[in-house]
This record gives sequence, C-alpha cells and structure tokens, in this order.
Amino acid sequence: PKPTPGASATSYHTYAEMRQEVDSVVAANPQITQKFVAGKSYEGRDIIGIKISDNVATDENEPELLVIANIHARERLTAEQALDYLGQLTKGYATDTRVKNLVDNREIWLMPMVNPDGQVYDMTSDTQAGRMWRKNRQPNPTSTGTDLNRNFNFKWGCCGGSSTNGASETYRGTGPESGTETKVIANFVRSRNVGGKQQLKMFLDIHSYSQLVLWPFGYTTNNTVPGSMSADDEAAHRAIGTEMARSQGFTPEQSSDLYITDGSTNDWTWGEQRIFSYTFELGTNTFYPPPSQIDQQVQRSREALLKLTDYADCP
Ligand code: ING
Ligand code: ZN
Repeated sequence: PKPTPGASATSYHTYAEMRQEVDSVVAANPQITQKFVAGKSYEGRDIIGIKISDNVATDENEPELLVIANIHARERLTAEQALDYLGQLTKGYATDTRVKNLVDNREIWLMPMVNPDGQVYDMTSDTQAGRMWRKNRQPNPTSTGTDLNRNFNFKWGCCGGSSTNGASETYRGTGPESGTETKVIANFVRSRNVGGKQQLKMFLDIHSYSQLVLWPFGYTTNNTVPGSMSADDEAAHRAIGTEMARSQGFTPEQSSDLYITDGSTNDWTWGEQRIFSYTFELGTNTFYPPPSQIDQQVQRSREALLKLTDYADCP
C-alpha cells in the first residue's frame, strides 16, 4: 500500500498505484494540476501526464519544460523521482515561495511512466528477482521489444550504440518512431510547437543508474561536425549540467563521452527540436534498490529537479 499522495514512497509504485496517486494529487490540487493522457502504449495502457502550473487550464506565455521517466522498464527509481517532483511542487505551493514562483512562472509537463507495458512486465516478474526488462513490449521481426531510447528520429541508426537485432537490449526498431511509445512522446513534444515556435525550453529524461548528468549529443564526440553543437550551445549545456550534477553529487558529461548512442531522446529533443536536454542517471549500482532506500535516493535529486525547473527560462 502507498502512503498519502505526495508523501514519501515506502515501496515502488505499480502502474495502477502511479495512476491512483496522480488522480489523488490532481483531485487535491485542481488549481495547479491537470491530468492528461498523452496516448496509448503498444498494449493499450494510457501514458499518463500531468501539467503543473498556475491557471493550469490556460496556455500562458511561460517557459515550458517536459520531464519524462521510466522509459526503460527496470529503472523503477525514476518513476519514484517523478512522483516525488509532483509531490514537491504541489505540497510546496502553499508554503514555499520558491516552489510557488516556479509553478506560477513555468508550465511543467510531467510523464512519470512512459513505458508502462515494460514496467508492468518487469514488475510482475518480481518473484523471479525481476526480469531486468528494458525495452517496450512490442513484437519485432525476431523477438520482443524496442529500446525506446534508440528509436528517436535524429540520426537514427547512424553511428553506433544501437542494434538491428530484435533480441538485443538496444534494438533500435524498424525505423525512427516505430515504437508506439516513442511516437506518443514525440507527438506530445511536437504538439508544444505552437505557431511555429517550440514552447518547451527544457527537457529531462530520468534514467537509472550511475549518478550522472548527461547532455547531447550521444551520436558523436565531435562537436564541430556541421549541424551538431555550437561552442556556445555546448558551453551552456555544460554550465547547467554541471550545476545539476553538483547539487546531487553526480558526474556531468556529454552523453557520447559515456558511450556512443544514436536515436536517444536527448539527441532528438535537442538536435531536431532545439530544446535544452538532459538525462539524469539516478541511483547507485542497481536497478532495484531496496524500497527502504527509495526516500533517501529520491531526496538526493530533489533539488536538481527544482533547479532545472528554474533554468527553463535560461536557454
Ligand atoms: N543508460 C542510457 C542508455 O540509454 C544514455 C545512457 C542516456 C545514452 C542518454 C544516451 C542518451 O544507454 C541507461 N542506463 O539506460
Ligand atoms: Zn535507461
């Protein structure tokens, strides 16, 4: 069972419990939260989102940011971090002037579990010590599952770190956005392009584990190739990323310095949409920290999420 909405988690949320918590928080905070369904997963589950802002029903002219979590099924701490962020913003609104300022002056879009099929599959395998599932649950020509973080439509399959083998953990899909959930996320991002202007200024994809703050690009270490990263853009990403890392004791680096990947969320949100983009790698050294550690782990990254919310007016 879960504690009261917005309180610290004492065990990992199932998909159903995540939905219940979102519903409770939204019911208790109707002025500043609104639930939406971004689309359906391959198996037909709702991909739940929450908008958090003052005058929440109105599209105000405020910097917008999108935070997504649990794109990889087994990375369960990430959904807890997303729900904690929702709790911090809603609980703090009445009492904490900093939180109130953020909610009043940003439009925050949050999707705590963007790969629900994978999450349910992984979690229902708990009796076998977890199935260590990463991908979605969409059948592919030879096996099951697409790595959604290799399926985005920027330099897809160009350069390494993704696979054409359907059984691989990093199977890139039959084409960009072939993954049902990739398409839902990308369509949502495109929907925030209003009148030719992308409203989203900041994007965060929460993963676990490794204690890192990463920024684009993943497809190349060469920031001078045409269309990649200008020196100014790199410096700006690095400055904010370093600050994010400092506040949680993580290591900041360009994602390709970790290893080369193509088709990641961040490469598309920055490369194609020009949204400042980060990935946090939470946690320590496991996908499944004992539930007793959730609270401590989540507290560690709380401040970085609030800082990033603040920085959405910077880029
Ligand atoms: N790590 C990420 C992965 O998808 C990453 C690292 C993040 C690569 C962002 C590229 C862009 O491989 C995990 N643990 O998923
Ligand atoms: Zn991941």
